[in-house]
Amino acid sequence: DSAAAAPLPSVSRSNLERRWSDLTSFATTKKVQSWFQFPNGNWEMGTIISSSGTDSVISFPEGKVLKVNSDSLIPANPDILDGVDDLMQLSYLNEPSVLYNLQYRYNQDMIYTKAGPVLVAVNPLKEVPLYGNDYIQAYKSKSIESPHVYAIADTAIREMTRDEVNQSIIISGESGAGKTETAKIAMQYLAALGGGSGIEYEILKTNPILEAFGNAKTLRNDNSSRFGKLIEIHFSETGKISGAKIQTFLLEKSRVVQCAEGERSYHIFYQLCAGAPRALREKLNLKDVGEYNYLKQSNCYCITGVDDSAQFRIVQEALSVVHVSKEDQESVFAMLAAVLSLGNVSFTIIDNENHVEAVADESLINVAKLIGCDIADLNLALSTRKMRVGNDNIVQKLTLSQAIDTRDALAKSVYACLFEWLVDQINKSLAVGKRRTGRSISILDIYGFESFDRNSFEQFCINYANERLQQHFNHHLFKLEQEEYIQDGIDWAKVDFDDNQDCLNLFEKKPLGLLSLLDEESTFPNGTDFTFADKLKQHLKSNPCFRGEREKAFNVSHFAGEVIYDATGFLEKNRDLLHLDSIQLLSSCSCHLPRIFASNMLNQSEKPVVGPLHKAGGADSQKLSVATKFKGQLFQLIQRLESTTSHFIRCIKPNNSQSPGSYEQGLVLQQLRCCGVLEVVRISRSGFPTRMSHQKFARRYGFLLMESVASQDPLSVSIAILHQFNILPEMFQVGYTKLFFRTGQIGALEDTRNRTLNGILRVQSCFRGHKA
Ligand code: AOV
Ligand code: MG
Repeated sequence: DSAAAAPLPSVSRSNLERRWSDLTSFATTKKVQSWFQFPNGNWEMGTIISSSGTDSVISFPEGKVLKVNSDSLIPANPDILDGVDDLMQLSYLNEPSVLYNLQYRYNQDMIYTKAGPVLVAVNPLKEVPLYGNDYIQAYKSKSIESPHVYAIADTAIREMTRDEVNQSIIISGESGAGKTETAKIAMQYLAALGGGSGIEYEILKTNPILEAFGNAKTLRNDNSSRFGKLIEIHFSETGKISGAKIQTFLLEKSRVVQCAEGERSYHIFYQLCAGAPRALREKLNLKDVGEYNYLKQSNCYCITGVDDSAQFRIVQEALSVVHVSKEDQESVFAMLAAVLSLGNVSFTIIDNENHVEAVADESLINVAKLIGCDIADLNLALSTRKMRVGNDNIVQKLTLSQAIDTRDALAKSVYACLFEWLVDQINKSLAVGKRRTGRSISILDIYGFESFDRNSFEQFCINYANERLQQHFNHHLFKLEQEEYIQDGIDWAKVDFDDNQDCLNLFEKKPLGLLSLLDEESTFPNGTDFTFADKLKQHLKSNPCFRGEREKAFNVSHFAGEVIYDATGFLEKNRDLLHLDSIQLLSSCSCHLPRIFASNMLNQSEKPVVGPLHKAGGADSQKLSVATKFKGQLFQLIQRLESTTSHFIRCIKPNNSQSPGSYEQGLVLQQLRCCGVLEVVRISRSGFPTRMSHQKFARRYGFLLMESVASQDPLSVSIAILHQFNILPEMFQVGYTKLFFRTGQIGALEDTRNRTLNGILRVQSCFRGHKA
């Protein structure tokens, strides 16, 4: 009977698992529940009434009865397993069963489920009553055990203290899946447990600031992160938070000057326009959002349920908490107003060669006033370019499109510099004191995998970053795991997993990978998006992850799905050049922020160069290409993560419409598949996720031994401990250097250790009481 396919093999089973398997064999003989996939793609559970030959008759809850091919049925778990909180407990770990289990929990607002070592979080898209102080205390005291971000954060704190190893919480998932919210929930828990110095309050206040300046409404997510973020929270010897450091990755700056229909630019622009008090409005000569070209183009000003004006006050308050002075805040707002006004600067044609100069209207005057420069200087910087030809300095007039590009490049740079400056200020405020222990928990929240109708350089970088992160996930949960077993001489049957190395090679290979070819084309003076796309097609056509498409388009097979990129704008965005004239303008300003921006930009351009080289005197600022710099940042990031114990949270988006209650099976399944959650569960079920060296184990639990051991070598002590605590032989393996445990085993030992230690402490304090 094909419906009664055997449950997944596992090496040996715990009592619990044995119970489940008894139940399933009971189910297979009595009443067989099975999954059947309807033509619309949805799975439904039915009861097999009879089977004969290759056919089975199956009845569904609403009374529907179908005769189907037995091979098309997939075994379902018995009711008693409905909604188990760890997928590892399922007897049948097939896709419909996993989908059903998550949905069963989701329908009851149990959005968190363990998948072995990974926490799966299905975005509720509404408020759920799972957070706040009561819950935090409950997880702290371990009076609640159901899966939760709090539980992950708690484990991170405990392991940091126990193992003296830095920890990381890595949150991944598609755009809109809930990463940023999850990161905040984790921070909330760490702040509550490690709080006391007040710095935790500052750390929490960085969220509204960075979201205002770095998040925007996209078609996928009303609050989409347009930058990546790693926040490293440091702890003192006593387990209190001593400071934090934020690193950000590649802000999408094109959004400042250009965004798609129905999307918005960065929240802060709308917040400023809606929330600035009268005096500030007048001082900055602020207008309504609808009067700014940069904001007008996408036809979208509001987000349902969001009060930009109230948000503005929250941001102001948060800025004060992280010690950005009122004067600096006003300078920040002035820079924002300047960026918006720049977008309104227009040009008039002054000769028959299409050369232009800026119109000296209110916008131009306002920009000059806000950044503190001469109107004439601003006009020159926007409409001309100084060049050196031979020994002569000449001034070249710009055409209309060149002038617009120059203007937009200036607006983008000012905004990106402002963002960096803010992060610097925050970091100064959160700086770790001198007495650092070096112990930290890092939380990683980057932009999720994106695939739109039109995908540009930004999606290219975002998806590349996700590809790197996915490899870290694979590496950590599959490769290292298996290699470690083999190295330590443990019995082990290999589990296959989807490796994404091919796709990473497509990006990173030298000289014929996407990034190298992009950089190469970016340095050619005559390179265009067309020649770039052509080169890709020419050199990469045999790569299985690559496919050339029409015109400038190309297709990449990512771990999370195929994406068609349009190469338009790739070279310019990768070069990201700001004319020296613009930098000089900023450095001559009377306001301090533009001057800081200019000096930061000049510092950056001293690095190795990518960009059209030495063009007629080379007045361009030359610097590392955007893609190369980003790649370097990602490598560093992964290296840092490799030195930590990683905890993974996989966020899942239940539907594409950002609406609560709807659970689209196909969409969820696709996310589960591509991120390898099911394989992780398989490995963990048959594997030994917890491990400790013999020395460490003996040191940590040795004092619990009732009888002394003849030989004091760590291995003998360890074995004695295992023996005394009746750890079943199938629950651990002894390797050459380490002990390997199945899930949950160390937890029980730890509890005993803690109870014993607490007992000792009580006895000691009792003694002290007597002496006094
Ligand atoms: P993302 O970070 O994964 O997308 P967010 O964390 O911004 O996604 O989540 C998107 C929206 O889902 C939020 O604005 C909330 O409305 C809702 N949401 C997510 N998690 C929860 C939760 N635990 N409780 C209630 N609502 C939630 V992106 O940054 O676009 O990749 O780039
Ligand atoms: Mg986000």
